[in-house]
Amino acid sequence: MTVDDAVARALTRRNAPLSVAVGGHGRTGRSTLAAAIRARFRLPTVVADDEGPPPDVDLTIRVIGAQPRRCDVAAVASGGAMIVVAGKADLRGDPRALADIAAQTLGVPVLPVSGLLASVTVVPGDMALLRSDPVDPDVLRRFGVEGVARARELGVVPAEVLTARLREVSGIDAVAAAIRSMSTDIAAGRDRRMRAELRLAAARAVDRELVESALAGVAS
Ligand SMILES: Nc1nc2c(ncn2[C@@H]2O[C@H](COP(=O)(O)OP(=O)(O)O)[C@@H](O)[C@H]2O)c(=O)[nH]1
Ligand SMILES: [Mg+2]
Repeated sequence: MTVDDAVARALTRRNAPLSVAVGGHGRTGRSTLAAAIRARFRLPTVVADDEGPPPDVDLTIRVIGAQPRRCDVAAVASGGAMIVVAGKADLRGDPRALADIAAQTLGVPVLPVSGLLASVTVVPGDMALLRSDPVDPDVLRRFGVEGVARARELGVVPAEVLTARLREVSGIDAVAAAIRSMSTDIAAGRDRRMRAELRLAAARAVDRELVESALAGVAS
């Protein structure tokens, strides 16, 4: 790798969009939340589990179920930039209370979020389907019982208005706020890494000049 390549690579890593992994126990709703984060925040997002090495990302969002498990306690204790989310909030009677209890167990804030409501994109044809009785099973799967109820209480509105309302109800915007509050630290970490990489590249360049002049001396 040339010095130019090293510099280019350091700059690319420094300026890349924030990368996110959604981790947690299986079936907690990781894929659905990852889809919501991609769709709503336009951030590159991968799904991870506890098997295998931790993914090389800036930030992990840990999804827990109704109660934290031992693996969640271990994940939080393992350090690294992390936001903890109590998933499937639309299925809980009192998602805020459950999240608060989980926060006490884990010793970190826990945000109740419905990945389902955050990720759903309403199309105009949905408005009639949401009001039909009985609701089509496919519509029920996409919106959940809570989403259907919210749609009905809102009445006939443009599809974007319902999408926005479901996003608001989902709790996902608290995740955006948490990501923003961590992004200063993440940017500082990237700057530190870029400076270290550039110093390394410079050191290698000096070495190469020494090697080249030494070689030139031998050749003459
Ligand atoms: N009601 C509801 N269901 C969800 C939510 N998130 C995921 N699910 C459902 O839970 C199941 C597992 O979801 P998935 O995102 O694949 O979980 P993963 O195994 O952790 O990736 C699927 O049937 C999803 O539709 C949510 O926020 N609310
Ligand atoms: Mg999945």
